[in-house]
Amino acid sequence: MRELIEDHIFKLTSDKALWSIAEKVLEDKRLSPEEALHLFRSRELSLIGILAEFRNRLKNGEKAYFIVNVQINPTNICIYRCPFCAFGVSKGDPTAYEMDLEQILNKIEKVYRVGGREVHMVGGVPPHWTYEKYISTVRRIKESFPDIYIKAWTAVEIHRLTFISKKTYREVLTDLKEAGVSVLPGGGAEIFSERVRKIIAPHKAKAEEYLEIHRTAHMLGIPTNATMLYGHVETYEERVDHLLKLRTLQDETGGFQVFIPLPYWPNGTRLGGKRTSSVDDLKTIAISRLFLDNFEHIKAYWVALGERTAEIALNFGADDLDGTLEEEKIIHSAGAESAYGHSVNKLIKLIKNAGKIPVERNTLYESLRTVE
Ligand code: V47
Ligand code: SF4
Repeated sequence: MRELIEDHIFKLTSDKALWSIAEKVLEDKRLSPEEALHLFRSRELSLIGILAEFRNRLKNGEKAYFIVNVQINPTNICIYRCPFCAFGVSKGDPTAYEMDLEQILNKIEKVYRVGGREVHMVGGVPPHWTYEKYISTVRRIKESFPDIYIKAWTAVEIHRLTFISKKTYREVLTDLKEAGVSVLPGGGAEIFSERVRKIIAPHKAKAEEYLEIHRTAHMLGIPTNATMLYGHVETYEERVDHLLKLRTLQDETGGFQVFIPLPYWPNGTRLGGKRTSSVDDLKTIAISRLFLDNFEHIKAYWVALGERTAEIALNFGADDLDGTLEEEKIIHSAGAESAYGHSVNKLIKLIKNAGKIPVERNTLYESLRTVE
């Protein structure tokens, strides 16, 4: 692959800045924010892709990961009502719902029976949910399924928990860890730029709060995931700034497991706008892989990208598809056309279509089995 890049990249483009980026990638050197910005502005999708795939293979070889999991969105009632979100509704809305504990446990049981050992729980932020409700939901899941990994509550929900309990981030996260949380999901990051947050998510946890919650989780030994919602009103500079903030925190703590770029879906949102192109999706995956040199994994979240782009993304630097999920409501509310959930065989097929070796993992990215 190195020879391929050395032989071809310099012949295929006259872009000298891209040559120098290629040399840095081949020498395993860190890219600067200016170089990441150059890549976002470049039209050389396939060359950026091969560089990202080179870096991915150094880290993950030919493997691509999937997990057998269930996503629980326990309520769509949300006090924040972010303009980019079609999922969150007010308490009195006719489409408002709240799952009770029995419904949650029944959903988990179904996946547990077929070997699923991850619960990804994220939802709206209702005005009436108490601190104890968040903690006891986690505790009851863990008591019912002791060997399950719980990936729950985003930084947005944790920020809300500190508000209602008057506790610190450290105290809330310690309570959640004790109740059974293994990992924090990456949701709620959106874009860290204050300018953009004022437009797309003016009321929920701010960028510094998101980062501080993740920093505190890392200090407490709770690994976390990170996301970026792109393709709405942000500039390329603001995408790079977002990636830089994550890379800087990762240098400090090493606690992030994976980065997940999330393309914006506009249907039914108050913000409106257009769906990103597949070219933008693949380029964003590839640049994330190139720039976030201290992240082990880049997730091509099939729900948000669509199955077809997700399988191609596994050749543009991504090494993980996420999981079977069973049911996902947040991005589907905004028009995502992917299935609501997938069988294990379907995920294996997507990975094999990409020419990669499917590896089932757990929530902590430990390999469970390789599918030949
Ligand atoms: O924070 C909401 C996004 C996120 C829209 O940690 C939208 O492994 C696109 O974070 N268009 C929740 N996206 C999902 C999430 C996630 C998903 C998979 C894996 C992991 C992980 C985390 O969904 C929200 C928000 O950024 N979202 N509305 C929309 N209209
Ligand atoms: Fe609520 Fe999250 Fe939707 Fe914002 S993105 S309205 S915080 S559910």
